Amino acid sequence: MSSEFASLSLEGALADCVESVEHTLNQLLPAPTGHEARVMEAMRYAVLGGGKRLRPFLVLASAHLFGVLRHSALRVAAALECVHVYSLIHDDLPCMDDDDMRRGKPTVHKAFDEATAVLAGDALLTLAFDILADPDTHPDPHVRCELVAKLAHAAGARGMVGGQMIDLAAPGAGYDLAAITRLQQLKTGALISFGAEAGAILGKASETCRHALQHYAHDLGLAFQITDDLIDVEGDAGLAGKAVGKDEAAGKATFVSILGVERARTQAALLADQAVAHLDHFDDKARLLRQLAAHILSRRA
Ligand code: GRG
Repeated sequence: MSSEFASLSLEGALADCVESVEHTLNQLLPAPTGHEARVMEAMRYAVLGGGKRLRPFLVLASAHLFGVLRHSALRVAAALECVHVYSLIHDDLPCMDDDDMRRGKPTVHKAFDEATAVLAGDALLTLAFDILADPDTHPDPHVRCELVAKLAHAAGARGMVGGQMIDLAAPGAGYDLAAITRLQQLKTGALISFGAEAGAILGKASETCRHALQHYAHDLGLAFQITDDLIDVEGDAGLAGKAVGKDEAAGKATFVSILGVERARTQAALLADQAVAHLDHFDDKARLLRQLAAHILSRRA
């Protein structure tokens, strides 16, 4: 990774990530041509020009720990963002969360149509694996296979899709804290964990380093989700770029509905501290990952 990335403040590094990932995605997304152009337009509409790029940032920051080439890290970051955006497009569909706004603009099925939104999501999911399997991502086929397998697992029925399935049954299901924690670990935690581990895979890091990053991501993911629940209760739709208050309206149990606002906030702070403690194994190269934990607690969008 570039030494400039290491010397940036967290805000600078996040902005650098937004810009570099946007550039990489713009190059990797197919150009809209031919009779199929509409699906490519929808993919570009959904992916480009928005989002915090938190998952890509985790890839860049974890890759920095092991001196991974920036080009490789950016391609993996872009692949992970493609999977994330696919999940947002499908989550927003009328058959799921039925949302009109995402990242401050109309959702894909509103701007295009439902069939195009389904296809754009499908194409982004498959594009992610196309990117990871390409030798341009990493010269070692074992590394590429591991990236493909790990992302497939994180996105699939024992990962994000499984979490979404559990979530769809949530209204009236009476989930307790343990059930909500598992739901969120699958639904949002699995991709966050992949992001944190991707740098270790690219850098062929030791098991000890991988475990430290897995534990960091576990606690960071839960702190992120609790903060998301707090934004849903207390947030501003304009700032969040999406509807808020939806969980309560749907009668869904969340960390906030179970713990209450104050305990949820305390729990998120404890988790963020715990996440940072898992990085003790690393030197100052982990500074941005440490700072990210605190940043996640203060987010408003
Ligand atoms: C449809 C298979 C499938 C899965 C959907 C990710 C997801 C699962 C649903 C998104 C719904 C949601 C609001 C979840 C809460 C946490 C979350 C993932 C928020 C969106 O991620 P951010 O805040 O969004 O990182 P940006 O736009 O910044 O990338």
